Amino acid sequence: MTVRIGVIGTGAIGREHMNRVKNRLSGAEITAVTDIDPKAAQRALDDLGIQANFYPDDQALINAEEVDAIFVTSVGPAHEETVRKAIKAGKYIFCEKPLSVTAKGCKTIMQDEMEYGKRIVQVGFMRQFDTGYEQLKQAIDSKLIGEPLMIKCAHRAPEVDAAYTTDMAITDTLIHEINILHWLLADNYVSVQVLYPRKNKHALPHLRDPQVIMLETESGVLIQAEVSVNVKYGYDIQCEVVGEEGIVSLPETESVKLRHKGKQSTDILQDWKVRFQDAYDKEIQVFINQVAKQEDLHGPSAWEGYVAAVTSDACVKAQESGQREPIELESVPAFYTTEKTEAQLS
Ligand code: NAI
Ligand code: ISE
Repeated sequence: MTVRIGVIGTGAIGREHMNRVKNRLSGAEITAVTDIDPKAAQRALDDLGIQANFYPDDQALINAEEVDAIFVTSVGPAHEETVRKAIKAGKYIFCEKPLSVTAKGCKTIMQDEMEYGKRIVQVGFMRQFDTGYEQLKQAIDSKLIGEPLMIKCAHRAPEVDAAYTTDMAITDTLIHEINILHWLLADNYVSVQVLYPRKNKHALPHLRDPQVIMLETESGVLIQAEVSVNVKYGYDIQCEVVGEEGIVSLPETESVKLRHKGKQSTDILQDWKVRFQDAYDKEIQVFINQVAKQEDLHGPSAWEGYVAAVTSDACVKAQESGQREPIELESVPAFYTTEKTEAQLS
């Protein structure tokens, strides 16, 4: 079966995913698009050389006969309503983060999915498909470094536009660390505090940057996560896990080593699209493969979307209060606890 995909939101990442389906992945085609800006949708189709039907809104696209699955790549606040409509229609959903901008919204989606009775929602937490993070997880799970004690990580970007606000350091940026560290440790967060170091002179007046987010987990692992979005030198993702008997770190990205004019150097990537290209490819290929088999999805679930939303709400509260804030999760429904096998994730 060739999976027929409808894309809702043809902006930056919508186009990226359309391009990978057309040019890098197998087993799927883009058959429908919609965007509140029809010209943007048409431009995306023209630029990518894709022939697909345009629909005036998400519901019309979801209902279309030539759509088996949808990509929700519109802006965050629009995700919840679209995902709920698609579950109702029984269409498979790949939804970019955030699943919903509220924890309540994520719970409603889980409720809808459980009532539907099949896992048909995958959230775009692509780092779970990144080779470096997979290696970190293997090292932690095999107890190679004993029990993890501390994590030091950083999410650094060269610059952001004027629309980026202080809370977006959490809801747009740190949300990836929130998900990936929860996945790595399989340990729930219990509290968070946010600290603000000296401000970077390149940050716009309305923005507090950098930020240091201190998370604590149930088993007592302490996490120090830095978000810096004006570092100028490049896009840089770091993660070091300190265990009882060793330390394991995210590998640096591949680059030739240059010896030139008395110096030795390697390149630093500039862009998230390039840094996680393989991970994006893999998350979407896994989605396509599972839709083709019409089976339950096993990629990042609506439950993980909920965990991220609850945690990010507490982080934003901690940004405002300056205090250590509790993080309280409900227990995970059995519907979301099925073990994933290697085969299901390939
Ligand atoms: P963007 O602003 O470039 O594109 C969003 C598109 O959605 C625009 O074309 C806009 O007109 C359209 N849109 C807005 N509301 C809509 C609605 N109700 N129905 C249909 N179309 C609508 O934004 P970008 O950067 O592509 O981000 C989209 C989503 O993807 C965000 O939730 C963002 O957080 C997420 N994202 C995830 C990344 C990842 O690494 N997983 C990377 C970049 C973005
Ligand atoms: C963007 O929205 C993403 O999700 C990228 O993965 C992230 O690294 C970037 O900083 C965000 O702006």
